[in-house]
Amino acid sequence: MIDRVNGMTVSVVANVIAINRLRRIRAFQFACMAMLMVGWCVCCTPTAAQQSGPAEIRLRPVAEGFQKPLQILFPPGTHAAMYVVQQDGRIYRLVGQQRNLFLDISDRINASSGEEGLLSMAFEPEFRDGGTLPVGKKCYVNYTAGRPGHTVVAEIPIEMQSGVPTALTSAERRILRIQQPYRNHNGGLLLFGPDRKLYIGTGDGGSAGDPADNAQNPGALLGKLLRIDVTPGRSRPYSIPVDNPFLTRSQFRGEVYALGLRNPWRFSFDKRSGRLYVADVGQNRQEEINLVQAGDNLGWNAMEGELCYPPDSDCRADSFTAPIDVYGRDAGMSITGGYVYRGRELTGWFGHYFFGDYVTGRIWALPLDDATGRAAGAAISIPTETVPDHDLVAGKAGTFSSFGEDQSGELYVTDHSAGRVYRLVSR
Ligand SMILES: [Ca+2]
Ligand SMILES: [Ca+2]
Repeated sequence: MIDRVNGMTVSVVANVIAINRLRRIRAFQFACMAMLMVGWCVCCTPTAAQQSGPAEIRLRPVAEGFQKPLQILFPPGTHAAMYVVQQDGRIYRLVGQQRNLFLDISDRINASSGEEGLLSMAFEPEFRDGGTLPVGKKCYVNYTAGRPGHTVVAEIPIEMQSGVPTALTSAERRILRIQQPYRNHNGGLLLFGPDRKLYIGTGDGGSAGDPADNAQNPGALLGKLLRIDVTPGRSRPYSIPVDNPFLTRSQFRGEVYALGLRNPWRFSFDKRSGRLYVADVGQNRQEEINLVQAGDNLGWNAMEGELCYPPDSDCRADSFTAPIDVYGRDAGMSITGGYVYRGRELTGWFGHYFFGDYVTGRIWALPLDDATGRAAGAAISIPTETVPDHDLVAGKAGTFSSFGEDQSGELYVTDHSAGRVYRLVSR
């Protein structure tokens, strides 16, 4: 998301889109009024008839009033709590109508450009929200700080204050610091895998085209998916797992799990198969979804999606792991990776990989082959124009910055500019 596109920052693009949206809404309202006057109201007619097969999906608002939300978390436990991460450094905990400030590191982040700030949080796998909070539980945050900027991965203890879990931000322990040559492409997702290791997505450092070739440099932490153990090691504030794929390779940083990424904006583990899906934001031509295994080289900056980069180069495509799906500029400009759907509510969509585009506000579901985890057909467009109070004409519901998955496997999505959280529900 929030990517530099063809020399324009997305904030500019977003402004243009907002203006165009207003125009379209006014044009639409005018058209509706005209149609009502002649007694023909297509605006009131359902856009698609109920059919057999997969349930029609709509987005139901479940929480709003956030400032640039970009992650939603549902830790296990009896409280069914939802945590909403804001780019400005604050994280709110919601249980029913109750909303508490769980974490506030707005004092130490730098969020002065569109891709900086608090970019994600991860609870340690043993954390439970509800019942008696075990002593010594922690969360992990990824944020940008300082000028020139750098990425920080830090551990923060959780304690109970007035009966609710609260992050003790004064006791932050910094685990990893990565210098950022430019302000964009900071990746930023932290996620514990089924193996209890912490996966960290890093962007290529920024600018455009990866000018320092970080993504293909095995000795750089930029442009990678990293895998660490948060247990302090002898020489570092963390440990490198002994089964990391490049641990014995002399030119590689041992933290590297996969390389060749440009700006991995969201990845997830399928909760059923354990497979890892990584979305990577494209440069000029293609957005991509990758099924990633340890040691994969995902191609950037020799390739952009399925194409050589630059376009006229000889990129030796066979030496890289190809994405399982791509889309071009006709469909979007900045992919937001989501989840393989493992819930029950969306009949017919079980096993599809849901993802969206930050710029065009579209959502798709990619059918997957159960045996291989690869695409089993073309991505299916989900009609996001059903969102209330949004643009009903262009099919753009919002700026989708992240998907979330609750403990039942139901899916949610954040609208970055509207400050809302939606749940995907059957129509
Ligand atoms: Ca950067
Ligand atoms: Ca790639």
